[in-house]
Amino acid sequence: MKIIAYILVWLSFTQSNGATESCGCSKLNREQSQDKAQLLHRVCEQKSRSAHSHYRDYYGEMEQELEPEIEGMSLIPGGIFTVGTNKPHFHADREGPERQEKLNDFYLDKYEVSNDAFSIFVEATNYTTEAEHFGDSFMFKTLLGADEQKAMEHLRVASAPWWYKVSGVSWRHPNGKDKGLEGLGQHPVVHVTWRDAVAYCTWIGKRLPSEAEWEVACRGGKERKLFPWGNKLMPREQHWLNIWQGDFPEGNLAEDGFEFTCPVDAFRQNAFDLYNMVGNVWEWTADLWDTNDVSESPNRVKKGGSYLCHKSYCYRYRCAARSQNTEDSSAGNLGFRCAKDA
Ligand SMILES: [Ca+2]
Ligand SMILES: [Ca+2]
Repeated sequence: MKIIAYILVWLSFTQSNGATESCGCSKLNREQSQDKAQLLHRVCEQKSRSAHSHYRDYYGEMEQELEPEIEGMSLIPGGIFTVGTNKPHFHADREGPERQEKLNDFYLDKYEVSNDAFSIFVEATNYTTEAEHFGDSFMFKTLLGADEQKAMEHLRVASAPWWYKVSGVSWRHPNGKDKGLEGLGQHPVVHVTWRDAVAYCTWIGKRLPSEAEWEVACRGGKERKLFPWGNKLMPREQHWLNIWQGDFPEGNLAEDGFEFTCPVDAFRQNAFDLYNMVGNVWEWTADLWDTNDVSESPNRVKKGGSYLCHKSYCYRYRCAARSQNTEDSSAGNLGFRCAKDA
């Protein structure tokens, strides 16, 4: 078993001014990774193009602008956009300052990649995820019984003790080694590493979005908005995303209807017809956290927050918010969606 050393000190998750707040999501990193060349070779071996071509529909022949539509994807118009924020909540995350990004038109999946979609990939390629290779992944405490938590105390993440590194947990067994995917087919695939995400997107003829693409898509054609739909968390007193209500890490009230993940089509969030951009599961992007990082398993940027986020300790379900994990890390609240050049 890989030995994990967690060097970051947990400072506080109670109400504070931000820079040191954390839900621990960025600490779920494997200290050691398998040989990258070996993995890339395996990915290459398993890679093949999707058997099905994307369905393209062209709006009526009389339309002046005929916009191709790829099933399950939204066309995001390019341009010059403001990303980041001059009002960062987490300075240490480098949310700011604002900057201008020029983007070409691109497509983005409307939904996080589901277990059903990932299953098709695995069946077609016989792909083995990294969590399956390592034999474990990070699971949230309330998915474990009291006895299990006690027995596995030594497997907690020191700086975020609500995360347990549990044997047998993988995308096939997201909620424990003895539990499968029953009822979770349309829920996002989790316990997938950045490399697993790249393998899936490549296989299906897509790619991971850049952070700027993800953030521009998140804002749905608006600028400087906190959330995909605007600045108010709950317009019309409705829940617009799957996050945590109640006290963390105990007492999730699940007022939005979901204690853990929700179906990938549960919350439509903006005019681009994108779902669960913020909340539900974190989403890998293509970008390095530090562009100078040449380590074997560098940190990659992830966006959107997850069902475990609450404003009091992890106010990261904003378009400008960001966090990171090493490429070979996986957890029960981390998934992805794919992009494609237009
Ligand atoms: Ca929830
Ligand atoms: Ca999400």
